[in-house]
This record gives sequence, structure tokens and C-alpha cells, in this order.
Amino acid sequence: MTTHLLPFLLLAACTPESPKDTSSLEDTGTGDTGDSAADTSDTSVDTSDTGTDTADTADTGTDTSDTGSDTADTGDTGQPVDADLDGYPANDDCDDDDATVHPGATEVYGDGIDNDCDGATCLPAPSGMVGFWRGDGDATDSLGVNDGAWTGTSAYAAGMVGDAFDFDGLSGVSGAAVGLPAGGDDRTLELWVNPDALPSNEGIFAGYGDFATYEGSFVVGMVSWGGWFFSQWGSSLAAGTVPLSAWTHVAVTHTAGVTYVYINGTVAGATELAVSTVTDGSMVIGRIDDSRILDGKIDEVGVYDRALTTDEVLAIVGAGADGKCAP
Ligand SMILES: [Ca+2]
Ligand SMILES: [Ca+2]
Ligand SMILES: [Ca+2]
Repeated sequence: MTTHLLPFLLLAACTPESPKDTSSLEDTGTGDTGDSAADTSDTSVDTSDTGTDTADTADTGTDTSDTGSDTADTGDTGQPVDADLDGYPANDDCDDDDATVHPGATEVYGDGIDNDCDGATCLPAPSGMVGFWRGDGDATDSLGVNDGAWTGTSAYAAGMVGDAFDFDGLSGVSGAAVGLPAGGDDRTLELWVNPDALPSNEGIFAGYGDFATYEGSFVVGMVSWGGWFFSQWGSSLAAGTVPLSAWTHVAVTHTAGVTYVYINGTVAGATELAVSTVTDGSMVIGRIDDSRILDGKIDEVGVYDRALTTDEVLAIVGAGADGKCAP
């Protein structure tokens, strides 16, 4: 609270029995009616100070004419504390020690900070999402349509975003594929992968459709020497490798009859492929069968009913551990 800083002699003459408070700090007396300093531990009942008191946080008094910001002052008419001077007082600011963080600030994705104080750090999911398996402790589809179920031992490990599916080279997740893009429709399948070991044959990342019908599925994975591949169960596209023991983002888009594979946001391969995905197939993560099976981690599998743009794929890569918000 604040108090008038009146001349000592006047204070002494008028209230000779009161404490003679001339210090700007640590006023512990009673009847503090005349100082204007910014006490920090005043427990008295100030009745007439008019100073601007912004530092008095331990005040248990009942000032009625204070223009400062004491939280315990009933008559306080001043502005609340804004320690970082960003224009948002502490009670409206989710970080009052960082002037770049406040309501209305531009959210930056991938920094792990809630810049705009909306309670979330995730990148808004691109439009058109029709499936989202996050691996955050269960195999559910965040869109509530195609929940997965485990084959073998269910396990989760630290992922790119929260937890991830952790496949042991025997296990996998599968479910229905209701409403996922079919025929030759435009689409995107994207995910994070972190292989633990090279597969003996094929290590499946994720896909859907029918894995016995020619050109009837849409699936991405890796082969025994570490190369990635995309297949629609007829032909394949392959042009590079995916490292072991590291997170790599893999996206496959299909639009106007051309399939593109992005590795960490960069187009790594593209080709015209006939795609005719069945409408009543299944979705798989980590495993199709005993010879097409991954030993490693998969996280944040998303399917969209359109081809994401390069910028959209890059935004997901850039968001990193902040991830995508569920739509
Ligand atoms: Ca702030
Ligand atoms: Ca942020
Ligand atoms: Ca996750």
C-alpha cells in the first residue's frame, strides 16, 4: 500500500503517538496515515494513502483510497501488476514474465510454448482429416470412427507427440477403414516413424484398404535394407531410406492420379500410379501380416480426404512435438 510521505516534523506534530514512518519499505506499524511509500510488508490498516502502490503484495490491510494494485485492498482503483509490461496484467496473462506471450499473440508452432494463452500448443489439424490415431496410450481414432485393436502385446513409448505405438516386431494395430478415401480419390496419409530395427521383409508403417486386391490398398513402410516404399498393392514407389532410432515424418499424397512421398516435408518421390482402394477394407498400423511387420514406433497417424500442400506438410513437420490438434 502506499502512504503519503509528509514531512517528518508535521507527522510528529500531528500524531505524536503514531509510528514515525519515513521508510519506503517494511512498515509494520499501525495507524499508518501519512506515508506515500510503497510498503512491502505492511500489516496495518491504512485509511488515507493515495500513492500508486504496485509492489505491495503482502498487504493484509484494508485501504479504501489506494490507487495502486494491492489484491487485498478493497478500494483499489489502479491497474493490476503487469510485470513484463506487455499490456496484459498478471491475471489475464499466462506468462507475466515473458512479454512475447499474452492473449492475442501469434502462436508459434514447434516451440513448446502456449504463446497466445489459449491453453494449447498444437497446430490446428489441416482440413479434411478423416482419421487420426495418436498412440497416446490407446489405439482409438480421435475422430471416433475407426478405433484400432492390438494384435500381440500392446505397448506405448515416448513418441514424437506425447506417446507413440511401440511395436515389437510381432505386434500391430488394425481396425475398420470406414469413410477413408477410396477408389482413386485424392488423399493424404501421414505419420511419424522411428524404427528400432530393420525388418526381415517389410516393415509396415501404416495403410488401409484390402491387402489381397490388386491396386486395392494404400500403404507405406520400409524394406529390409532400410529403404522406404509406398505401395497400392500392385506397383511401388521407392527412392530413399528411413534411419533407425530417429523420428522421421512420412507423408503420402495422391492427387490427379499422381502419388507423392514426402520425407520430413520434402518431396522424395513422385509417380503416376493407378490407385483403386476398396471401400470395405481395414486400416493397419505397424503390421499387415507376419512377414509385413515393424519393429519400432509409429506416432500421430493422420488420413485426409484431400492432398495436403507442401506447406501444410512442412507445417506438421515444423510443429514437431507440439503435434496436431484433434479437429
Ligand atoms: Ca506476458
Ligand atoms: Ca507455441
Ligand atoms: Ca502421440
